[in-house]
Amino acid sequence: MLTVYSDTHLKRQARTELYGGQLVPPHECPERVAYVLDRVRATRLGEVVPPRGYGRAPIARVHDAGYLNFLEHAWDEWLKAGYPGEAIPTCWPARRMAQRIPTHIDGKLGYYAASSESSISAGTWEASLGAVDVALTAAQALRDGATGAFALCRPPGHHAASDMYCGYCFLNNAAIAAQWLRDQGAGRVAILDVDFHHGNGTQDIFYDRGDVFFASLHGDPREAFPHFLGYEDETGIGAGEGFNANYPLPRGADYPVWSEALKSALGRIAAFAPDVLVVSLGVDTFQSDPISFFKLTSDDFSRYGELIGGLRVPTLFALEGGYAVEEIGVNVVNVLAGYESVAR
Ligand code: SP5
Ligand code: ZN
Repeated sequence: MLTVYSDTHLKRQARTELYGGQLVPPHECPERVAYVLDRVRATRLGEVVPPRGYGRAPIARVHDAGYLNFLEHAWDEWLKAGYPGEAIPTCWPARRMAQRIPTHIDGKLGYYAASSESSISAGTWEASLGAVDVALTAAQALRDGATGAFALCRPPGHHAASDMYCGYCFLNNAAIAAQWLRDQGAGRVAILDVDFHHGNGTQDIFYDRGDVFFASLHGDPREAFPHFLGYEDETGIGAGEGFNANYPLPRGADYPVWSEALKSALGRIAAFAPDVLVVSLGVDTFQSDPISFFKLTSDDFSRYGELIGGLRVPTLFALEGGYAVEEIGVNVVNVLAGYESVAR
């Protein structure tokens, strides 16, 4: 399988994550992709190629113009405000408050953030743009006839909505790739989100649409981030009614429990008969992930890669989460190799 990779991700190098009441080194760190790239090479998964540049137009198909302008300039505005640390929101337009866009960076951060752990720092915007190019180059490979392609991107994307950053995510790589595939002529696109966390951004972007089916398996939002989306009764709205499927799962879910939900999701996707599948591939479902509570083993990742391959739909895998850093390479490549063992 082709892997698309660029060093541009190194520009996303925040020093802080607000976690457990402390500022700690971010779980979403550059070493994550270094481990994945090493494993791609060690296992000879396939060619590793750099991304092409796609510019801002495909991003603007998914994200709000004011949001993009905010992200591009947030770090400069934060520096101009004279703050010593990294940019973290401290107030929000919560219930019964005005949904207006303030002029001060403190207000803009609150308006455009759905969570506060993801510090904005120098290079966050540039790295986010680079991750989109990685995803679009992998999408192009599918258009060119590949049965599978891997976008080794960071920062991740699935928590980012049209006009909100959230959960280490700024631009929604998978959603932008899905929309681009639609714009290039794919009639129906399915997105399968296997990250431990609900893909709230992706769900929100496609919630009222019947041309993009979204399914997510994740920790029950009553217990797990992002807490405020990902419930089973969220099934889509308007033309999108029936095209959104959530599988919230309990603490301690192991492969028998998790794979039963996966098989159900794959059945829904098969019935939708997509022209192409985008997998939001987070491996924070791993048993020793430091911030999650599922119990998948490294071998389980191979098994479920095979199940996805059984769909026989050309598939783009876009990296999302996974914070057991030393095992992330094995777990990601197990999914990809499992897929290829069936789908090639
Ligand atoms: C892409 C992705 O995986 N983003 C995840 C962002 C999670 N951020 C907030 C995590 C709060 C976790 N609390 C866990 C307590 C563990 N003891
Ligand atoms: Zn996650």
